[in-house]
Parts: sequence; C-alpha cells; structure tokens
Amino acid sequence: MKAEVRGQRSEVNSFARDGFAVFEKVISPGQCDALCAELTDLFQTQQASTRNRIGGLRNLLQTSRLVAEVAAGNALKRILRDALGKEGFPVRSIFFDKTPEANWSVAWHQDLHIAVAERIETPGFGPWSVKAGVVHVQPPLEILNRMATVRLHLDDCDSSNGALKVIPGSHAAGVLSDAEVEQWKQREVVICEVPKGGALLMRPLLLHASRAATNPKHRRVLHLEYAIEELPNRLRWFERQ
Ligand SMILES: O=C(O)CCC(=O)C(=O)O
Repeated sequence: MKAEVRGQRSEVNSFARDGFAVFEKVISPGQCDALCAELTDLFQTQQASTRNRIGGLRNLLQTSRLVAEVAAGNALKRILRDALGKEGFPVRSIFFDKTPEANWSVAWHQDLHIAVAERIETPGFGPWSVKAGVVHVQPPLEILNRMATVRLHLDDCDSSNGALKVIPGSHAAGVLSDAEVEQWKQREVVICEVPKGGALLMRPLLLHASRAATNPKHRRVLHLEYAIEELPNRLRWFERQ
C-alpha cells in the first residue's frame, strides 16, 4: 500500500475531482459546545442502555432542533450549493463519538444506503434492510452520485484519534466489488485531519475507513447526508424536514 498522506484539501475543485474536501471554521466553537452538550448526553444514555458500545446516535434531524438548525444553516448551505450545484436538503443524520469506552475501527467501504419512510418496491431500489428500526435501501447509482455528506467535527481530530481515511477519486468508480476495493487500497490514502468546527465534505461513494483511536479522547462528529431531489414512486426520505 502507498504511504498514507495526512492532509487537508479545502477547495471545492478538489471535491469534484477527489470526492472530498476539508473546510475549516464552518461552525463556531460555541455552536460545537452546544451540540456536544446536547448530543453527548443523548449518546451516553443510549450507550448505557445497550450492550453495543459502538455505532452512533441516529435520526437527530427529527429529535434535535439544534441539529436541524445547524444542518439547514447558511454556512452549510453555502458549501453544499457550491459542491452540488443546487440547494441541498438534509436527509439523514448520525452522531458518532470515539472514547476510551467506545473505540472502534471501520473497514474500507462506500456508503450505499439511504433511509426511507417506508418500503415501496421500486425499480432500481434494493436491497432493503432495517437499521435501528428504520427502513434502508440502496438507491440507483445516479441518486448516490448527486448526494453529499458533511461530517461536522465537534473536537479536533487527527490521525491519533480516529480521523477518517479516504481514497481520492474512488467515488467516481461506481459501486465497487471486494476485489476492486482491494485494488483501490493500493492507491494514495489521505487521512482527513479536521479541526474543531471544521467539516469534511464527501461523496457517499468515496471509499473510507477509520482506525480505532490510539489516543482515545472524544472524537465527536455530526454526520449529515444531503440530497437535491425527492425520491420517485411515493418513496420518502426518512428524515426529510
Ligand atoms: O466515523 C467513523 O469513524 C466512520 C463512520 C463511517 O464509516 C460512515 O459513516 O460510513
């Protein structure tokens, strides 16, 4: 495997070419602290009530007014308009933390599923699954290709506390087989270090992974997925506001 590069790439141009870009100072330290206070409490309550110590806290656009406000706020709107060429709207939210008690690694993968309000058999959509009680489905490639994910970082995040690793350009290769993922892993890997209040913007199809933190302090991330279109055949985005 090629050496991993630690870095930040912050132009929208690099989003089009590489499938990701890092932005600094997207939200203020005060907004980070307010989100942390609200989400950390909710997350700890969830972790205490389940034996599964990893995973994330989901469906926050519906349960947290603060998350909904930040997700629809001007700072993110501007970044998304430039990146997607249209006004995007948030369709899924997850809060992740890595701590000494909940520290995990994630293997290389693409994000292939969307959350929908109900299962309605539709050409091009499938397979179907249920995660945390919510129906998920793999939509046609064109829909994934028009989406973007914003990972808002609520703590400084570097290679020692579980920064996301990505493979530039992999988003443009469609849905990859296991053998193709192995080939992509031979290419340049970028470790996306993001300061508190910054954001990693990425395409869902970009190959990404993360290591368990070697210096496990909080690594709180609000993961927000955006789309630019309604779904066909009466399918509805689960978290559409
Ligand atoms: O936050 C992480 O470390 C990994 C999250 C992830 O892989 C995902 O959202 O698909």
